[in-house]
This record gives sequence, C-alpha cells and structure tokens, in this order.
Amino acid sequence: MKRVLTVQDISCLGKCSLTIALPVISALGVETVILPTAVLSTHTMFQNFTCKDLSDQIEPITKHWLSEDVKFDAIYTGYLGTAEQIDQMKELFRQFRGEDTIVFVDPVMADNGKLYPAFDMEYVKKNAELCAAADIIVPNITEAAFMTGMEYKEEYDESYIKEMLSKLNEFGAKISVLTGVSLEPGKTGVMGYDREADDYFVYQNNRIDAAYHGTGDLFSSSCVGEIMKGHSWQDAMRIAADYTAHTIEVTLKNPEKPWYGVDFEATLPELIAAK
Ligand code: PXL
Repeated sequence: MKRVLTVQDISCLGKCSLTIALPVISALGVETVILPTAVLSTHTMFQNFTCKDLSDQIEPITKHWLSEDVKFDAIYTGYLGTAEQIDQMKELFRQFRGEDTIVFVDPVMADNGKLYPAFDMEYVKKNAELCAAADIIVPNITEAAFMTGMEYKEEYDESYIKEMLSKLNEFGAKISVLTGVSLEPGKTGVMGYDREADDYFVYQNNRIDAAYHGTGDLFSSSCVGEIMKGHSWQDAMRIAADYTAHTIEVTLKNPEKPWYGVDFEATLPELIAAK
C-alpha cells in the first residue's frame, strides 16, 4: 500500500486541511500519515477561533520516524501556520525524500486577490521557497500572483495564465498547476505545465457560482490520492476537478448545508469509483 505524509493544521470544526486530507486520501486506499502543524477550534473564517501552534512537535515527531526508518511515497503540504514551519518543511523534505517520493505543495495562503488573515509578504516569500523544493505545486491564481509578483486579475486570457505558469516554472518544480482558471465564460478548472515534457494541460468544467471553504483542500487531497493510485498527474487533476465541482453542486442542493464547508462525505463513494 502506498503511504502519504500530509502536513497541515487540524481545524477541529470546519471541513478543511487535515479533516479533509485524512478521510479523502484514506478512502482512496492509501495509508495517510498526518503531521498536524496547529490545532484550531475552527478554520480562520470563523470569528474568535482558538489556535495552538505545534511547531515544537515537528522535530521530535520526525526524529522518531527517522529512527523507525519510515518512508513515504508522497509528502503533501497544505495550510501551514508560520514562516518558521515552512523552513521546517524544507528540512523534512530533505530528511524523507526518497528517489521516488513525490513532493506535492499546495501553498495555501490566499484567495480572491487577498491573503488569509494570518499571513504577510514574508510568508509569501517563504511559500515561494517551498514551491521551489517541490515536484508538483498547485497554487490558485491569487497565491501565484503574490509569489510571482504579477498583477492579480479577475479577467484575463490564456496568455496571462501561460505567463504565470512560466514564472512559477522558474521556481523549479517539475509540474506547476494553476487552479481556479477560467478560460471560457461559465467554465473553471486548471491549467498546468510539465517542465520535462514541455507540455501544457488544460481541463475546464462548468463553473458553479458558489465559493466554498475547503474546496482547494478537497482538490489537492483527491489529486494526491489519485496520483498514488497510479494515475498520471493530468488524469488526477481531471478526476479531482470533476469531483470538487460535483461536490459543490451536491452541497448547494442540501437545504441543511453548513456555510463553512462542502459535503464531501456524501460524494466520497463517487471519488472512489472515478476513473
Ligand atoms: O482551507 C484552507 C485553510 C486551512 N486551514 C485553515 C484555514 C484555511 C483557510 O482559511 O483557515 C486554518
């Protein structure tokens, strides 16, 4: 069985980060090892959330794993709390990256043109360094605009996305993917660039007019799981994009839906069956 390490926070209530990554990747038949970076009462879109930073646990936990000679087929990082934790991740990659380990970085820090409340430009710079140490990166357009210094645009054409991908590619990851890319009215999806193959990949599905929290984590987690199942990165992105879009649709139809996250629990069987 493939084994993934995922490093992100636990938002106890909120359906994001580890409370999505653990069930989704496990459901795909992949052992999921977790390293929580912080425990929050809820994600940061709630008011008055509590937060306990766990940076001081990273070294003892990883040291123990090293003594147990633990290996990972993939390492997937998502929301991290501090610039210091990003440095800890770079060290963790060095310690646990085997010849075939895939390092997947989702530089979660911003959306809709704005940084999340906890972050500043120092954190952006650190995230760009983390992307440089990855094999696959999946920023959204806002995160990529911050990291590349390009202007954030809501209206754009393919040349803007290609320029952004080219600047991301300069960081050094093998595969750079932009999420939330809309190349036709009414559509949204991903566009990626594979440096070794010098090849672009575009996948668009119908745009649903709703912004839900945790959908980026759902996309990344299903993508990592599908890659571990043996899919190419392009097929994994397609399956993950379809699954995320369909989950938003299903959530919208639920009269009792929570405002803070999507009903991925209802659609997991579809992901497991997806080809
Ligand atoms: O879904 C991204 C995410 C993860 N974890 C925490 C968050 C957010 C987005 O705001 O607040 C704690």
